[in-house]
Amino acid sequence: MHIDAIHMREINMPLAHPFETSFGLTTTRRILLVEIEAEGLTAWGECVAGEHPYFSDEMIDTAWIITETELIPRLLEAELDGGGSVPDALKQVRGHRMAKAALESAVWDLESQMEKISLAQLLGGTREVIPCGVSIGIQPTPEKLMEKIETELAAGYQRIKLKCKPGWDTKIFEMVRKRWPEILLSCDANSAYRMKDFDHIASWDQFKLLMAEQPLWFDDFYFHSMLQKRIETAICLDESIRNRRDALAAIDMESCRIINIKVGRVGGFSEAIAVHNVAAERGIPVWCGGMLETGIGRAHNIALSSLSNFKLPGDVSASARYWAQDIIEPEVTVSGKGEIVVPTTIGSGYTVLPERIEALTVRRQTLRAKARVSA
Ligand code: OSB
Ligand code: MG
Repeated sequence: MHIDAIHMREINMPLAHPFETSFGLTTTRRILLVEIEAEGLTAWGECVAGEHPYFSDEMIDTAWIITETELIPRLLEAELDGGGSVPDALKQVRGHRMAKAALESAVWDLESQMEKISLAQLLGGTREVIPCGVSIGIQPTPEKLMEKIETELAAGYQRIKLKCKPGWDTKIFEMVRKRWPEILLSCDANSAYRMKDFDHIASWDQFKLLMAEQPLWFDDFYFHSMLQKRIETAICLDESIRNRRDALAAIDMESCRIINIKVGRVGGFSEAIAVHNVAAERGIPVWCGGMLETGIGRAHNIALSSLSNFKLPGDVSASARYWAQDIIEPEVTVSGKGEIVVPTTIGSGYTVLPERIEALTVRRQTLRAKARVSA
């Protein structure tokens, strides 16, 4: 495939509800989108890097400069034969996985359009529907949290994940378990705890959580392995799994019993599939995480979640939980059983709305391929 041009944009989109984690509060998203023009087709990708380098060391402004000055020039020169060939084209650049993933996602999307199959099929997906959970941020009051949980359960979501941090943990879990003793419940600390907290974390075993996500340092396996030996609750790693080798190391060290896969965090669909496969070979279930994506990234998460080892409900939920109006059509919706139907139509199965994106754009850049001499 020959790429003619790649357009970069930054869009600004206010969240329908502020989202608070142990690392900070997000009210408006600044999002880098890429749009690839090739073979008479158009394909979009979304970069999940945040407004600040608080989740990982990437942020939108680093992703922007790396995409513009390092990644796109390489893609425009490369001989690509699909999404699977993107990592090799970008391999000279170390790190910057979220920036790379946005471009790779767009190339896979393009490839599925060229092949006239669904993106889910191209990725090797087999599920017709995916099970959905929600991630609920830290709330101003416990009462507000209880209301939110009630709403999400009534909507049909299969699993509730509570963001937690010291001071918003044990008491909250107790309240929630008292009211809902049987629901699938998990927590996500985003690295808010340390070794002095091991006994405190062990006390959560009484709440029968499905998992505790990334309790310790964002870049750690070793101390998570020590913690996992001391608690019954399964640890799930998010931040510290950057690639297939990390997944292998974490599984072998018993640092976790569950893995959260985010396409951006691992650098693209190729690596996401590799993590999925190595976890499947070792009997470790995975689920698809979320990064407050617009419909573009969300549609790509749905396609990935159709792979067979995505056995647990993910954080991929309805557009309306995040946005007054999404930038795709139809918006992502979740059934009363807490499932999203995986599209079987060509490409991602969702239509991107360019006019809506235009109205949200605050920065743009276009890079074009040099004129090619036809053979
Ligand atoms: O750790 O999973 C996380 C959002 C931003 C950054 C990190 C995380 C999250 C979420 C929200 O939990 C998931 C979503 O609903 O998109
Ligand atoms: Mg997480």
